[in-house]
Amino acid sequence: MAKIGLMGGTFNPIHNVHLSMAEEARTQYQLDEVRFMPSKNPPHKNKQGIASDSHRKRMIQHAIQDHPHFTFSDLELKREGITFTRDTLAYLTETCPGDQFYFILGGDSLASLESWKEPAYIFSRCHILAANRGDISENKITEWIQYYQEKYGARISEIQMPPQRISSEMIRNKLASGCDVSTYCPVPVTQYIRFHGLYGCDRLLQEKPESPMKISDMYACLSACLKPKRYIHTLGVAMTAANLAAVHGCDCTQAYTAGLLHDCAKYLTGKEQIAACQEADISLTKVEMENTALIHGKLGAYIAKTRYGIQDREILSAITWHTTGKPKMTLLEKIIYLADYMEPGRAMNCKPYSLAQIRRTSFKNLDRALFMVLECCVKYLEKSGAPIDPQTIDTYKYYRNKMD
Ligand code: DGI
Ligand code: FE
Ligand code: FE
Repeated sequence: MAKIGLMGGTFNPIHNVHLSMAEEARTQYQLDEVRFMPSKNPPHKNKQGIASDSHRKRMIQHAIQDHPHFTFSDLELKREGITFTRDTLAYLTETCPGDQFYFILGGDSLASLESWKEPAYIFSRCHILAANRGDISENKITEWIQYYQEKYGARISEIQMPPQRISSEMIRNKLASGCDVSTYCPVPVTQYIRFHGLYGCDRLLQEKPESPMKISDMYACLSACLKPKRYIHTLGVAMTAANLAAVHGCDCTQAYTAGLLHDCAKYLTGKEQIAACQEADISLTKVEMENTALIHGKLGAYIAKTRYGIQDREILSAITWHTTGKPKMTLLEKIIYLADYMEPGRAMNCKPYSLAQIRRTSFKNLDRALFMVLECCVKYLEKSGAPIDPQTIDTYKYYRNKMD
């Protein structure tokens, strides 16, 4: 006979107090397993603002991945209609008659337990473990427990916990105002939230967009997730790219869109970008692992495709190659590479060619402008001692040879 703890809830998102509640319950009541069971459609909660089932599932899986006694169950996610604990317990006790179930909940839920569907049935099928998270007085909890024991013969015990005031709602509010939540959630969960843009600009992001996002929504998403300086740079690149496109006979909207999105992965830190690539099955070279500044091109293309709904391969390729360039670039790839370097917000003192020279040349001769930029980049990287990506060197050599 196994003693199984059940952690129900929305987990929107899962956080450290959920995990410590589960762990305290497990050790204080010698549970063999604690099962995290997110609910699909909680009857008493507004569905708005709830991250999708698959996001909540993945966040839980990330959070419990290293804990040998924690498991995940999609029993409630799979059930159609409203989730009732009563139905879950009916299913579990019928299919696993040898096991004992301990339903873990926050002490505050004791107040409303009687309004759940068939409380008497629930009490007959499981022990209740109520955690006092410091938000309710000890007396109140004892009072409720006594009440349910007397009225229903309920088996209710308390989980002792240090008071911790963390709630999913508080975390969502912090995220919406751009605050860091890494002290409240396990690191992989924080990384997941940031990669997927949850609880912030996510209302505009669709899970698998079938059509490209409108430009006006792109502004909203990018300005919400990028730092102001980066966002302004992005606008500069988009405008410059559109101008270059007009002069060189490329599609202006295409160039503008690629410019807007070229740095869309830069809202993530280097470490987060590595984690995101693992999540997305994007392989990284050794040089990229060591120089995370090189990753955001390929990751950006992935995000542009999966979040912004960009299907245009030329745009995706221009985003992919904008940092290192490559030999034989397409017109659009050249335009984005150059626009990134020379947009009006850039003010570096580059050598041996000045920005003014590069800007002037780019409207006359793209290949020559590329050579000038690459010459400046390589000289700069050599001087700073940073390892130069072999791809950058290939690009440089190719466009230098073209000048002969
Ligand atoms: O993303 P941006 O800042 O707008 O510009 P970008 O995409 O060209 O990235 C510039 C960064 O990438 C900058 O920190 C230098 C770095 N970088 C570009 N090429 C190489 C490189 N870093 C190394 N180590 N090697 C390169 O070949
Ligand atoms: Fe970039
Ligand atoms: Fe850029």
